Amino acid sequence: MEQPHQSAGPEAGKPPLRVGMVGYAFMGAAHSQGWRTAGRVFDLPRRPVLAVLCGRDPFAVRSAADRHGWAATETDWRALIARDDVDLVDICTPGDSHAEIATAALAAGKHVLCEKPLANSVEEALAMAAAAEAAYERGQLAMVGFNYRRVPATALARRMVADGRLGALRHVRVTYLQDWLVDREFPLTWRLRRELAGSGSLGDLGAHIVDLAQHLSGERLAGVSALTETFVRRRPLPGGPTSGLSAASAGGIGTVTVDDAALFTGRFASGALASFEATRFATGRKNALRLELNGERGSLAFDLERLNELWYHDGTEPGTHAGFRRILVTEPDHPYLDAWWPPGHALGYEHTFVHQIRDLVHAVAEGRAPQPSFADGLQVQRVLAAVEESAAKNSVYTPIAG
Ligand code: SOE
Repeated sequence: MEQPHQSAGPEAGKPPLRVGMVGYAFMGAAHSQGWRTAGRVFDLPRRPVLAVLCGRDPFAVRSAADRHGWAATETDWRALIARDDVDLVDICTPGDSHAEIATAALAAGKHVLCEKPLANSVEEALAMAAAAEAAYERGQLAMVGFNYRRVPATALARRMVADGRLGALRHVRVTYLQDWLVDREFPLTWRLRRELAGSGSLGDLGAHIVDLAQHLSGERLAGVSALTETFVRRRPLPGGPTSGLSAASAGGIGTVTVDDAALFTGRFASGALASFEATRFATGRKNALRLELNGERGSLAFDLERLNELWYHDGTEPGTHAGFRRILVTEPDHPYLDAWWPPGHALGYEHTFVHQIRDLVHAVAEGRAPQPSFADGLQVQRVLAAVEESAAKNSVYTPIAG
């Protein structure tokens, strides 16, 4: 176990927050970056310690621990949560194990951070939200990792909507476009198997944009009408390790059991209309999460592939010189930016994970329920379930339960 620092660095003298993380692939690497960096950039009330990394293969997990800076390793998540030198469990596994690990970790007295989507079904999410609520009474916190809330530009958008800059919202238009499945020979990795991932583009990308749309508007969806499609139903079986989103194939063919794309419209309680598109078949689009909000007094637009920019149209200005203008979100008074670089020195994808840890560590130290909570994750899960139900009934408008 790592001992507390004796140095005079920014983290000196702060009580440790000892983290155990389960999983170390793409999201594990991203979360590690957050845990490693947050306390060196932000003045946090507690010092994150990358205590234990857990994965099934002892050699692979040791090598990942060395690469990402974790002190010790475990090969069984039950052993990880039984350790008394772990305060918080970070779950970066495929969705099929989220519920079991999270509820056990909460029962063992740990705080929990869980990657999105919270679970693979509403039933699992319900159990997790109930466990989180009971744990909160005991002083434990649980948060779900919708990291795109923590892009400075989306955080600024939230602030501007809450300040009334857009007035009454009329439209929320969100798309999340990737293209890593366009190749028919791309292997059948876990993200394409319902029993592991829960759903396809819907849970992976749709969960992000549902959360973001509701977070930015400050409203919840009342119901949806949806279409889903699986364009390529048979794919080669994978072989060897995956890296990021790519994988090698091993021979043999299997069946894709999730959606490749999901399109849906929705209605907010206020009457505002929303449209969503989540796909891994948008040829040429790599990670294009785009959104536009139109309100009575103005509009905002954002594109994750240009994430330091937020576009704002002030509809109260005279038409002669009104128009969308670019806000370069790198000023020290923009969200999260007081601790980073001088204006114009841009941030990227990985910083969203650093900001997520910053906010979580503050919440833990202050005993404040972190956002987004497991209850928020459950509500997103209900929307995903309604999308699947509507798509199965040829787009019949389906109210969101709960
Ligand atoms: C893959 O589609 C993926 O890595 C998602 O799983 C992440 O949540 C998203 O942030 C980027 O794309």
